[in-house]
Amino acid sequence: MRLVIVSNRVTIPDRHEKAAAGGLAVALREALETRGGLWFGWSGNVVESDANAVRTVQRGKVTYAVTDLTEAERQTYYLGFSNRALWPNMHYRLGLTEFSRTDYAGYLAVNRRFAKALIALLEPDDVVWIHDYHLIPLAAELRRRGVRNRIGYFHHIPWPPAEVFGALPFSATLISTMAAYDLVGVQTVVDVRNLVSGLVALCGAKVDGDHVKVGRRETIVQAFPIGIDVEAFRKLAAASERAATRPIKTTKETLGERKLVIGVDRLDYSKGIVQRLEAFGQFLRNHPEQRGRVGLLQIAPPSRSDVPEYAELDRQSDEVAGRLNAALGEFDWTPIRVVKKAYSRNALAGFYRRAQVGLVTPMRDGMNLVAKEYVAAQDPADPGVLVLSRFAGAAQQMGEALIVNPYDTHEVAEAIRTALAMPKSERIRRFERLYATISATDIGWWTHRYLQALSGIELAGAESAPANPQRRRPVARKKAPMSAVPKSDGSNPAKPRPKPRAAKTTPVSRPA
Ligand code: GDG
Repeated sequence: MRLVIVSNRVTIPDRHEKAAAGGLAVALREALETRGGLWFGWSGNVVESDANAVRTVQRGKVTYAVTDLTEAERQTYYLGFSNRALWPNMHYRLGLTEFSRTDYAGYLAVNRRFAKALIALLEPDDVVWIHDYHLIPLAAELRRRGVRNRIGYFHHIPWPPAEVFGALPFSATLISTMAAYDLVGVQTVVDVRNLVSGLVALCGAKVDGDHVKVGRRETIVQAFPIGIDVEAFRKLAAASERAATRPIKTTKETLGERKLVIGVDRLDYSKGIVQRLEAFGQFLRNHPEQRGRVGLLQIAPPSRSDVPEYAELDRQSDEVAGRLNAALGEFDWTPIRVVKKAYSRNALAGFYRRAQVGLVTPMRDGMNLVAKEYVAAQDPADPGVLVLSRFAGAAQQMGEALIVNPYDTHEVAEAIRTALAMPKSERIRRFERLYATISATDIGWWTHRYLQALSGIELAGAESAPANPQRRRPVARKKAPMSAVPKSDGSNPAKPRPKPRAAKTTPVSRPA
């Protein structure tokens, strides 16, 4: 049984590249290397015309198969529908959602083209795992062409309530394509509830526990909260204590006795960067005795700069940081430093470890891996405090953080104060619980749990010949009549889940 991963972007590793510490790409690559497999998606290259060619590159047991996009496809499928319509809508930002029929047609066309290219590479026993919102209709396109393999989908970003998703033109058509998957994974039970109620409200789905039936197709919707490589990150951070790399050395020197509050995010409006800067300014106004004693370092590598809303955020964050620094700074102290570039993971781990407060305040986030990385990087003997938005998926697992509403500037400002003043015994107590949680649900646990659930689903007609055009469907063990009303958490404890397998248990270890 070969694993086939499909994602919008594929980065082919250099022949002798050492595995970077942690990261989703590394975890997926490991899953492929263990079983042998194929990774298919966009190369990241843009060509003038005729992007149909597929190039394959072999690296050990993994085949990378990539295709280019034309400039028109990049504009419509990627920048347009994926990043100006789906991304804001799924982050509950109707005011920022820019829908165009041309973009939507481009999105569907690229999904069709990917389906055709992928079929040429598929073998009958392959298990296909598709990632993220760029590729929602891909399984439906594969099924239309007779593909009967097991196909799963994981949605990395939030799924909004039906009233929000329903505002997107063609939302009913798009959401109904979810039923072409055998298993749909989302980050949290809130996302499960929203997706399932959307399927009910927009396409009359019938629900039985986590089984959801749309027309003749049935899928299973479950939460799989994603994790990080905790152990790798812990090691990187511990090593940074001894590292003499420039960013870490200079940070130590320039900070002196001053305390550090850190934010690390792609420059994206979902991350609440501007609101965070305002909250830090509010904190300094509320507590003038803290001026000169603490600084905010916001690392914000630019992303999607071709999208106008991101260019606006770039300008706005400069403006707010400049205004606050001018109003609150001193000749020998700059309260806020916003650095719009990417640092190495080593440097990031060092920054996290040096910071007394990790400020993770997205307005809405699927999970937010930075929250987990910040905890993994702490010194167990003298850990910092995580301030976490209740609207990050991570907040559902990380209740020992200081949980805040990022829309409430005053509340965030006071949480910064509380974090900086927190006694060591309480910091250690909170850290130990958070660390235990992220270790027990790390990236290895996540990959394993998803793939076990996907391969554990029984498929109707699984034993019939591949040429049989009848599609395979997950078998719903129908004990009770299907109800059109999902449970509040999208699940039904009375309903048996797909056959459970022995889960890999990641030992709940304490850092050394
Ligand atoms: C999507 C969902 C979900 C950031 N700056 C630098 C850098 N980073 C790394 C962080 C972290 C990653 O980027 C960001 O992950 P997040 O989870 O915070 O956010 P998204 O990129 O929006 O990811 C999100 C995730 O998918 C996984 O399912 O959690 O909700 O939106 O790892 O460390 N890395 C380096 N230099 C930087 O300057 N090397």
